[in-house]
Amino acid sequence: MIVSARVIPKHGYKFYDRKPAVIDMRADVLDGLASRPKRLSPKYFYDEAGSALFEAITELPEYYLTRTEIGLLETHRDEIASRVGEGVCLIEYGSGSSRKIRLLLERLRPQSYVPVDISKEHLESAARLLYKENPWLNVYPTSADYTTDFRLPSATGSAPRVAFFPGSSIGNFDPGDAVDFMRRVGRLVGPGGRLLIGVDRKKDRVILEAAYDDAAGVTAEFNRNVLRHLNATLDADFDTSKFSHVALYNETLGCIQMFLESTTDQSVRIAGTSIEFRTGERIHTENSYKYEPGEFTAMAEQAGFRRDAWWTDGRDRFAIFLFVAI
Ligand code: AVJ
Repeated sequence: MIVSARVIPKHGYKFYDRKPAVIDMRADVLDGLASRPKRLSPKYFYDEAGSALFEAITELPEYYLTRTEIGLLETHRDEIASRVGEGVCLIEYGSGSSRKIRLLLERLRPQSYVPVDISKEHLESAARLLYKENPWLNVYPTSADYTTDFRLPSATGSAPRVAFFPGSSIGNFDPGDAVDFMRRVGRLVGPGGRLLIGVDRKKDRVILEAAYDDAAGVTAEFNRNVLRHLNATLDADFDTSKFSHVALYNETLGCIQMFLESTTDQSVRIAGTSIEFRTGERIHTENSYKYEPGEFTAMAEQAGFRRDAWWTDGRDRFAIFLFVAI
């Protein structure tokens, strides 16, 4: 009797460069600063200093998100594993240092792990380290822009696919874009494929605003760092001491909004262009949407998923959902 028709190739470690389109940062930044209100994309937070500052944020007493999500993954990993099953292809969107996936690997025993990130160097070193620690696992780092369609490594074969999108990073998308993104994930994992996703919940504004405006001022430095990034990359001359950090919960939209507010009338040169600021004028730097479980489930259903299970913490702060693509 022929027992298995499933092809499971074995490559150990292999890097896949899906050549993410290089964005024209100069045009994008000038366009954002020419808009009213002025805006900058949160993706510019993450230069080397910005990534280190974000790591520091995750350790702050006020920033409950990371530690709450890690607690949920630890508490429920057996149930997650039994629902997902062994031998899957696990795809992590925006993998960073692959810290959270380490909590699941031993229980999940996936066939392959595909960390997807736009940056090549950091992705490569983080994935190599993870492979060294888990030599039984096929590790296929894939450099791609996950907000566009990209091809999975062919070496993943026909293993069932599970997408992992932790950290409430989905909150950076506007709700409509979040649905579009999940529809794209659904196409990638295919019918019966899964999405395991972490989402920050709506809650008291005092807790939310403290999480994005901590007493030690780390988030303020993280926010201001975007200006340092522009100074270094686009030959700009922002004086970061003349912008203050503002983080407000917009209850109507259900999102934390971060701004950099000019403390004086000033003119800034950037990539050969002058940009004027009035006292009190703000640059909008980030939206971080918060969702109640019913609300987020409805969005996932709109994107073609059904909810298999979900978990939350004792203080109803954060949720992890397991969806199945229809
Ligand atoms: C990485 C988008 C999930 O919105 O909480 C943390 C980024 N900004 N503090 C978030 C962030 C300010 C973070 N995400």
